[in-house]
Amino acid sequence: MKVAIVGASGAVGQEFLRVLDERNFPVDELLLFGSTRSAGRKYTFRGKEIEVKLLQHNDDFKGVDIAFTSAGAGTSKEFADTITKYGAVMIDNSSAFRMDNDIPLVVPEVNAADALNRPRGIIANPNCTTIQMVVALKAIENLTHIKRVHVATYQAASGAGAAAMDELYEQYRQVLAGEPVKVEKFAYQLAFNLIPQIDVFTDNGYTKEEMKMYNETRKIMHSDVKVSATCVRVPALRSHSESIWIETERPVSVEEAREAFAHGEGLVLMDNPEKKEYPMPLFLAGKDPVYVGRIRKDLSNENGLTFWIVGDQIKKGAALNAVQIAEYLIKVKNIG
Ligand code: 11C
Repeated sequence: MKVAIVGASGAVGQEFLRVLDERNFPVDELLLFGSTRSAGRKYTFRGKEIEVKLLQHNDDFKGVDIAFTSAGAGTSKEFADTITKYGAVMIDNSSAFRMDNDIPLVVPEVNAADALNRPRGIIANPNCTTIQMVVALKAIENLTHIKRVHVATYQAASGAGAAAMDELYEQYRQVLAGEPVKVEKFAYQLAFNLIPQIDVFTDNGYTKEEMKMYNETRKIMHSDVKVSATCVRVPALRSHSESIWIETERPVSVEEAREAFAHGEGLVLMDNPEKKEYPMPLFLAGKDPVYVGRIRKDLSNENGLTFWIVGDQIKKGAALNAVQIAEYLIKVKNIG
């Protein structure tokens, strides 16, 4: 495969390099692209140094089989035609095309086959909070229809990019050193704080991030499920956590849910309260699966169940999901 990564210097771009290598993805040639800021940088992939090329409107994507793009919605929109012109499949990590009717929005554990119908040659990778939530929801949806979801997210600094992760470190250092705290990537100081706003507010009082969870979940799951989210930035570094309440068509017992999560694709059950075993972002950074714990009945609703999930935002929430989509296309001989 001739593979391209657009946005190679970003947190997700760098994770693509690691994930492709880790999973023995069949790469014959790798091209890296970036903005003027990162063009010229060099990264090593499988022992070979590769220089980041400036992303331009030219024929650089001729012969490319798969392009993983993670350089923001503006760049994806501007360069989609250039990238797909010669038949490359563009797997786009941005929000640019997710809700377009002619663009599949895919989480392989849930709706892999949707990736086969891509009239524009583009497949969208969902928002990280949605990806990890639908992997868990699918296990329950297989038992009975989920009608309603309430979710509160605890999103790590990584969601705002590599510079935001650096800023969080720096803020802790500045606070402890008694220095003025620099705030650039977040609306407020994040160290020793929580910020109940991710992305901008929309007219209904929810933020864009919260509305992504509503809309993307319905599209991926082909479901009429209603999702009410509160998305919060927390001073964790790179794994997102979510507290989820679901209402199902028929009641699901804790035992049944445990069994479903234990066998659910892409999931690891970590639910042993007596031993204080439950998923935590500090310990799950860099891991592939979505971890589920704290499973219990919702005391306010007979058909309700509540649980807690943690997933690495840069991995399953971004690069890994995109690579899994590509792996699926190879497996079913749709490309390559
Ligand atoms: C965050 N979820 O944690 C966001 C980052 O639509 O791909 C990803 C935004 C997106 O800040």
